[in-house]
Amino acid sequence: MKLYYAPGACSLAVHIVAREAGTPVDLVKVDLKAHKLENGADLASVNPKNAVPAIALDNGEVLTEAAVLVQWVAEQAGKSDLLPAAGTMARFRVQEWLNFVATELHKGFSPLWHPETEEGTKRAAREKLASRFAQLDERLGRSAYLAGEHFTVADAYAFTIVNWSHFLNVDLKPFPRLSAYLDRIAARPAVREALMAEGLLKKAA
Ligand SMILES: N[C@@H](CCC(=O)N[C@@H](CS)C(=O)NCC(=O)O)C(=O)O
Repeated sequence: MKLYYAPGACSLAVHIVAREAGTPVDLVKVDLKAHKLENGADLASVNPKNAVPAIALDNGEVLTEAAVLVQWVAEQAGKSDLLPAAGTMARFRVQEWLNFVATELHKGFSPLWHPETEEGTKRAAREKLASRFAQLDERLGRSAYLAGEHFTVADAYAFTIVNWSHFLNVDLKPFPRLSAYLDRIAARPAVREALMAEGLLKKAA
């Protein structure tokens, strides 16, 4: 199985889940500015949506969408700690958070990634994100992770996206529980391995 990724992009969520699940993946790096793979091939030739993440299965099928891929990887590995059994309320709670991350957070950051976005639009995006971060912070006052006391695929996705705050001037100071949650997740061995493999964290000397 190949995972098409760009360092620190939303594909990191899938990478983290693969490492948490102990699933081996061949990482294929993508230059998102050029939309090219390192061998010069067009990203669109793998994923017609021209985006990461994408997983190419051994049977040739390609699956996309971060919120789906994290579930696919956990399900294939039979990791019910990362993704509770289908049909249970616990599973729907994880999916509820995955959808929140995808629609309220992931796409909420989009205007901040584009240098040409006007300042007023960026300010509005930051305000909207702050209101969503307040909801996460409140939730994290009641449980250690989004769907309860255990780390799930929803946390891998939320960590990946909220962590962008550090690079895009989004203030996390008003949200101490959310900041502590990011630190807690960043310290997980599988997360550190994923960050190192993507060149985002240096190995300790
Ligand atoms: N709907 C997709 C969106 C994926 C997405 O936004 N990927 C970004 C990186 S985080 C990307 O590849 N952007 C390239 C581009 O838009 O040109 C998903 O949820 O997986």
